[in-house]
Amino acid sequence: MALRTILEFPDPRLRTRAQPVTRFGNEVRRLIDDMLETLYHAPGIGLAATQIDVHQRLIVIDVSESHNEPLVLINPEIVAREGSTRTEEGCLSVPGIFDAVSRAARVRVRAQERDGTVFERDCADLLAVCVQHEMDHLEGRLFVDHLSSLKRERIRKKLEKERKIQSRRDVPATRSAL
Ligand code: GNR
Ligand code: NI
Repeated sequence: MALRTILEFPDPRLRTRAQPVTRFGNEVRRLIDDMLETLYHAPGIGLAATQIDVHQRLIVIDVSESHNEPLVLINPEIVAREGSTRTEEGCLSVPGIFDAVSRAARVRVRAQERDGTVFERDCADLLAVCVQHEMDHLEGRLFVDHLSSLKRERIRKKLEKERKIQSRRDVPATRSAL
């Protein structure tokens, strides 16, 4: 197993639309294991392959408190949605930013398991929000796209500034002229 690097907004690779998974062999299993390790290490409640620069329709989620109920969704589709809810969301690709987003309150998702078996599952509460958040990633969408363009620009500037400070820390003082 291996930890993968999580891409951060505004990285243009996060805008890639993922392609369907067609082969259910060792390669996709290894990818799932790496994604779960990366998810638990972060820690987060969900991770889409897009976030680790793999543009395949694959999501891992675990909203359990004990982090022992992994849910793997391959080629997921929402087949029914109901109600609406507004939840404070965050994203591993938009670190330190939280804001409210409106989503369907309940969704029925059809997906494949790691062996390719098709299943359906009814999701509510945080799980429903997370499924929709992760499926957005597979379309190249981020939760900040649900906010105003003013807020999104502020967030982009804040993260770019933080990253500049971080990279200055990574080089010797003489080179960064500090
Ligand atoms: O860890 C995460 N928490 C979270 C909280 C509210 C709504 C959505 C999420 S998903 C996020 C992990 C992540 O970025 N997944 O793509
Ligand atoms: Ni996210």
